[in-house]
Amino acid sequence: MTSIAQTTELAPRIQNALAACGVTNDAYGEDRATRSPLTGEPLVSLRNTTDEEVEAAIAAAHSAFLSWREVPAPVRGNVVKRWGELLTEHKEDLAAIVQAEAGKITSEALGEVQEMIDICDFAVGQSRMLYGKTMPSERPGHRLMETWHPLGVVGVISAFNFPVAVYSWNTALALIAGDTVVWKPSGTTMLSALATNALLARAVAESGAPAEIHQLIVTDRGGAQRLIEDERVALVSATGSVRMGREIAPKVAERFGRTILELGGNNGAIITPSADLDLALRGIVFAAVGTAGQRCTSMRRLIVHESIVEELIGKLVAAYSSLNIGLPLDENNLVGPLINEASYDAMQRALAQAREESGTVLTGGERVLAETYPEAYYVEPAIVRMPEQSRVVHDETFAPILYVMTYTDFDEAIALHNAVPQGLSSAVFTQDQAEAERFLSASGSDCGIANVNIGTSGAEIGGAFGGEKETGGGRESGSDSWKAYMRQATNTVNYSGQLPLAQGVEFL
Ligand code: UN1
Repeated sequence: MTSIAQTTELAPRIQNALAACGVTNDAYGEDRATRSPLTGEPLVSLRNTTDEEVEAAIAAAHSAFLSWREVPAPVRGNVVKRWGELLTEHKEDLAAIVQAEAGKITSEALGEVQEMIDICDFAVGQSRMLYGKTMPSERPGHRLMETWHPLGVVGVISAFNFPVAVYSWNTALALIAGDTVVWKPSGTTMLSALATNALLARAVAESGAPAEIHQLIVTDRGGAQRLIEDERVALVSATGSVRMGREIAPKVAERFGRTILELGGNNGAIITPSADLDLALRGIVFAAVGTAGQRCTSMRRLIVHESIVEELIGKLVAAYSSLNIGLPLDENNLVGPLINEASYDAMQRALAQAREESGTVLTGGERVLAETYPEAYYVEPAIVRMPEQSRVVHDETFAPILYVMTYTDFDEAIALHNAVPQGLSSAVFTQDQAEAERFLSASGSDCGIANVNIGTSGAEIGGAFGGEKETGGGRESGSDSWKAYMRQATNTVNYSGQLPLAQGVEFL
């Protein structure tokens, strides 16, 4: 039987949404075909940015920086304020594009745009709070203080799974900090990028800021390479694989540029005997299955006390069997497709390796809807019971696989939790305060995000986002992440009329 691809006629709807966001016809061309992971159907084809245009974009961003840095920070905030308003106005349009390109269910696609609106609010407030400290000088008649200045051009390299939110974390802060931005989005989510960029262009124009403060380049690896190598790019903020980070970090460091790296996550949760299992169940399922396991923060490892493992597995398997998998446009479906065939293959390889290492697949792992959508990759989320010592649980596989292991003693659980090379997000489910505190303490979770009675994903923008070890060490979004987009100067002012030297040094 030959199956015929069912189309959802996404292309015309997405073209309308792109036009509503202000994407103009010059973006289109024959260089790059885009496809939706929902059905495999083609969307819109695009024109690539040429090498000369990439060079011009970096040069324009650099020269715009020289004037943008002089604009008072609260005035710079006006651009971001307007961007947030336009994102609010076009929330549905942009979410529809994100959904068509990244495969998210409607609620998560809308949530991604909400995350952009939230960081705009945050950054507008921050534009009036670029605080520096004043310290007491050890010398009479002296003032010692610090000031924070704009840094330069920020190169943002973003991933398909949060095609626009992570860019906006970087860009909202970079712009209020007085930096300019050149964006190289994932090749698979260029339409979301074009729409986001068009809304920002409108915000920039309406606020009277220079148009060149933000640039979008539609390229493959070559464009990213230019950002990494160009000395005018003061900071490279990159989200993606550990392999990518290993290429970027030494190259940027070689020229003493700065990086913010947000690389792999292999996020685990410890479930203790006192945990509220129904609450834990909901937290686990959202974190493990949401975005079809394709968040950096997706839950991939469960470390469960041996006394409750059978009960929890029973509940999890039942919950998984009630999940609807299919076209995310249908609001009854909670699990959309993997981004592409390569992701599906990686998932199958990981499951085969898990079986080889004495793992037992308790549920899921199979491809579904292949006849209906031969070019789209829908899978049943998998739960795999693994022995405590195994190789495969150390890898991040960007797919919905949840490995379940057990522990007897809480210290052993923490050791097992920290035994992987990545360090992004983590969680403990417990009603025991001492266990919660130990998990959050210096010898507890070694991740950048450590939660209690909440899953590993779905962080709010107000906190700093990022992680340790192979995750790369960068911090984006809230708290004092803004400092990474600025340079710090220490100023000593002498109004004493004398020239006393510090540390009591006598000279001349
Ligand atoms: C990512 O997967 O790169 O915490 C970002 C979360 C989202 C952001 C994820 N707020 O899951």
